[in-house]
Amino acid sequence: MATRKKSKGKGRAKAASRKVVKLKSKAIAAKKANGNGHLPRPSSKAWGQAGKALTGVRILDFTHVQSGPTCTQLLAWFGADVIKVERPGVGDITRGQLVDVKGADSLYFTMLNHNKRSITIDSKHPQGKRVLNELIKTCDVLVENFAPGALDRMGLTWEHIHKLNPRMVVASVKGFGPGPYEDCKVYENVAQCAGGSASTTGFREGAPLVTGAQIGDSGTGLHLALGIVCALFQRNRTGRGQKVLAAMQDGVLNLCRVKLRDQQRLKAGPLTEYSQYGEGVPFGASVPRAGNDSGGGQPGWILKCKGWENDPDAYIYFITQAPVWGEICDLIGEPTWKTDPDYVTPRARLPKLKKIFERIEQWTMTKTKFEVMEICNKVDIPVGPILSMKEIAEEPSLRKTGTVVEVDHPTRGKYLTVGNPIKMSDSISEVKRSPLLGEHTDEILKDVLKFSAKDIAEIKNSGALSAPKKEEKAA
Ligand code: CAO
Repeated sequence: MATRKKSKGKGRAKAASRKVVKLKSKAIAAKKANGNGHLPRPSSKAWGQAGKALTGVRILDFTHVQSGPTCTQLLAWFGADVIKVERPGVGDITRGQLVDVKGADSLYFTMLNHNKRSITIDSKHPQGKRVLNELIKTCDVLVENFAPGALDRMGLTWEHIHKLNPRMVVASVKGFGPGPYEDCKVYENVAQCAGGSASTTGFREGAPLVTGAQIGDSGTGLHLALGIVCALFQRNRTGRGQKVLAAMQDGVLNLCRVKLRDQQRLKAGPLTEYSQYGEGVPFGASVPRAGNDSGGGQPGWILKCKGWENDPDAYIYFITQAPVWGEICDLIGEPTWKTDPDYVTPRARLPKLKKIFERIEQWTMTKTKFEVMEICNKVDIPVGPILSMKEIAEEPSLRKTGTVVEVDHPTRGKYLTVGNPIKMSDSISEVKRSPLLGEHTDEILKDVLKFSAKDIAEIKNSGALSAPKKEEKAA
């Protein structure tokens, strides 16, 4: 008996090892066919018909104002199901800020919250917590940009979330990273100042300047979106979520990288590409404001064009790129500068940049910015017309690419917005209007969280999803 058992065991072992060899060679064959054994076969569906990049990802969106909503709007455009949690009765504070149409959500809100669903929950109410816990269990990512400590005060600590759903990525925008300012509340311009942008923007003789581009808010939202996508990618390997932090100061500094480069170059002598060098103005201990100097090695400046007396945007950015110096001289009627030793090399031109740009401006002032654009681009001279927001809104090519989109909204009517600036050939973004406050509360409770009708009635009757009545508020 014992011998027979042994030989039976041997036979089974042999069969098992044959199976392993077969499976291994199958895996190798698949790897060869796909280039990577983990990937499915390339889809044969038409481009744009194979779902979206983030189809299947569900986001618990606790964001408000601008930085966080920018991030979750991008994720929604890439196909994530974004469920925006808002305070009952009030919602995201921007719904009521800078209102232009009475009774309608502001453009501030609508332009930052496309393609999302809205549910109202009082996160401090016991029944509200119950709903939030269910959302945590069913979502892949929680995104928030509350003031430091606010999420913890709601009871939604990392430990609590991670215990409920170890796969969840918890992503936050804060004003500052750990350090002396970590508890501070921060808005756009605070971040621009603390991140090095303001001290390096503006004119030497003037005060620091903030920029119109929302590098603190929207810039940090973009950084956070990248962090989230990377965390989801890593989760495919590890099976677990992680915390993702994008501090606004860090985001702005990342965008001001070239200025920290210049700070270190100061040790080696004056920054010759700054026009103050040509003007003989000494450099101080830190990077100065550079006016309209170009940030790279090719000098540039903003010059007046025809009509500048009445049109505040009749200007062009003109770059005197070295390889096209000859073409520039010909255009402006200074052919001798092509061979004159005082002008012929970029180095020789540095002390005379002011004079050179004044001469080029005499020429640009005889043309509209669009004429300068056309003439210069024909001979490869890089120039940029100063486009007003009116011109951008009316530009047909931006409408065609979906970068500027007209959207219809039930309470405000048609308005323009900026669509997804990132274009992908197999994940096509459609811009859908922002949700009304609490518009999707019922469908989320029922279809996403699968609460029974009885539970939904209990939660609703508790007041956790609605604004307190006036008398209650007063009390
Ligand atoms: N139910 C109940 N309470 C809610 C809630 C909900 N659904 N949503 C928010 N709240 C509560 C918070 O819990 C918090 O309460 P406590 O302070 O009592 O804990 C309160 O609302 C206010 O939140 P907040 O402090 O984040 O909001 P604020 O308007 O005072 O500050 C801001 C706004 C932007 C300065 C701050 O959130 C912040 O510094 N965020 C991080 C940096 C950031 O993203 N800045 C960019 C803003 S865009 O320019």
